[in-house]
Amino acid sequence: MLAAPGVGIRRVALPRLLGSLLLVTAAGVSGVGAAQSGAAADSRSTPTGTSPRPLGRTVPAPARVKPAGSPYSLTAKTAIRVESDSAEARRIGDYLAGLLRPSTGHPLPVTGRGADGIRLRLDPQDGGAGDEGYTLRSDPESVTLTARTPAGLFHGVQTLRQLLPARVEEKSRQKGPWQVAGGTIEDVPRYAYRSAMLDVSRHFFSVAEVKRYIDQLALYKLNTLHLHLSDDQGWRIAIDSWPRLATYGGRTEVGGGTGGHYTKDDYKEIVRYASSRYLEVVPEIDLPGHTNAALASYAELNCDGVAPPLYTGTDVGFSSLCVPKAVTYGFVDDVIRELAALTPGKYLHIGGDEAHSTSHDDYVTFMNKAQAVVGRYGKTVIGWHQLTGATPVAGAVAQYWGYDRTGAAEREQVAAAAAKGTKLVLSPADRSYLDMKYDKDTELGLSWAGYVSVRRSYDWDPAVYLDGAPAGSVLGVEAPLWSETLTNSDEIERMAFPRLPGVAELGWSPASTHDWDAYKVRLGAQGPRFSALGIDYYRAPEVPWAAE
Ligand code: NGO
Repeated sequence: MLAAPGVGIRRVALPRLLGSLLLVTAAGVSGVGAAQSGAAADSRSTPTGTSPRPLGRTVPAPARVKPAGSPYSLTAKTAIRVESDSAEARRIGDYLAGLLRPSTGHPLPVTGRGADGIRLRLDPQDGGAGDEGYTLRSDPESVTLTARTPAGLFHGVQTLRQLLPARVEEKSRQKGPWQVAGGTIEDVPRYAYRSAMLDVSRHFFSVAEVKRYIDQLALYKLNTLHLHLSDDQGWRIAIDSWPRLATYGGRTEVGGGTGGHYTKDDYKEIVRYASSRYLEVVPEIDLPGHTNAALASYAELNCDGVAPPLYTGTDVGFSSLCVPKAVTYGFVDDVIRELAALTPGKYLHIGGDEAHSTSHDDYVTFMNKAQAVVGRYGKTVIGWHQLTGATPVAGAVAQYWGYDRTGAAEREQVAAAAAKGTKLVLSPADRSYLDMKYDKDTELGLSWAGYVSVRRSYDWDPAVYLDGAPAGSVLGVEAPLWSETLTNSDEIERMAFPRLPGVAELGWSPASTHDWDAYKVRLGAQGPRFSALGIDYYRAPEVPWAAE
């Protein structure tokens, strides 16, 4: 697969009709679209500018925006008011203060109720905003965020962050003014599952590197981090009942580096940190293929009883667990049991892709047994879309990773499963794979699914993407980042930015806001923010980047 030649990009023009289905108010349209397309507005966010950035110039685009009235000014007198007894709301207040204090230099005390300042209101009766939605109201006296849940409040905080000048992200004191445009934003996500995947197997990433990525995902309102914890090149999570998986199977990586693995405490720390940013971690153990690291660690897992050497190349499809052997299921049970115990979230991913060294019958036998194990430990199973070639259990989720050359039969198999109730997470390789090169000159990354420009990664509609799959079967979207060619945060960020925010927007924003010409301006306005955050993003020429 990796050797497959890059294919030409078939431009699929997304019908603009969505853009004219004006579900937003007239004022909202001017907030999200028209008012933002003027490049001149960008100068307002420079240190010398005095006007606030237009309400709604955020990524993802909010569902409804109504600019009105004069702006709010954050000053030395501003307090962050947590208007709820919830410890979580208080923690979000502290988090916001932690973001704003270094650059503004203001004390921003986190206190209780009051009519002024930045007000964080948790209102369980506010049913309109759903599980993750929020309302933001800004006027000269206060900026008030209201949400039904802490997650909603947290997402609202991300919006507030983006309404302030980009230099608010700097770690050292910057010049004001710190204004938030007046008006109201009512926001709620389109999809419940908004994910990014990080492959920590091909190259290992430290806990600190994963946390850094988590913070970046949170800024764009993603709520899921899928960790690809095992593959041919490395097993990255300690399993007490099979210790050599990590201590031996984790000791190398692509290119022959020293690899590494997460202890259970490391992993718990990742899960804790993610949850403090309202992301759920979905752990993946890739089965029955992509298992060379496990097979190398325990000879008995091999049909011939002989352990292969560790592998540091980038081929796929050459390894398989031994489906007829009983020990295989003891192994699977132990691994899934221990992983489920580390997972407060709902989902557990069992891979299932590219099992080219497993016969079809064996594949079906194996995947059906493995799904049952996930259910036994109380989790909902996710598999790559090949799972639909076995018998997806009720409630199973299939993750579609096809591309423009995926055959009709394969697509139809996935669509048929979706029609029968299997939910879909969409991560089309030629759209949302962040490891695909942007173009022929991109140094990092792969190109087996073609080049994925910034526009291409944004310009598709999850609801109608897979022919024959009911729109209601789509649980959400994911942007996977495979790490054959990536070794550190810098390289992760070079590939993820600026494409990740676009996939995040597909997951969050209503279809009515979808419009490349408006999006590229909002994205361009993120450039200085990326820089302030130390993200060395790819300056894609198709995006009008705002002046730094
Ligand atoms: C494929 C393959 C992975 C590669 C990736 C590289 C899936 C689901 N299986 O995606 O093993 O790392 O492409 O882009």
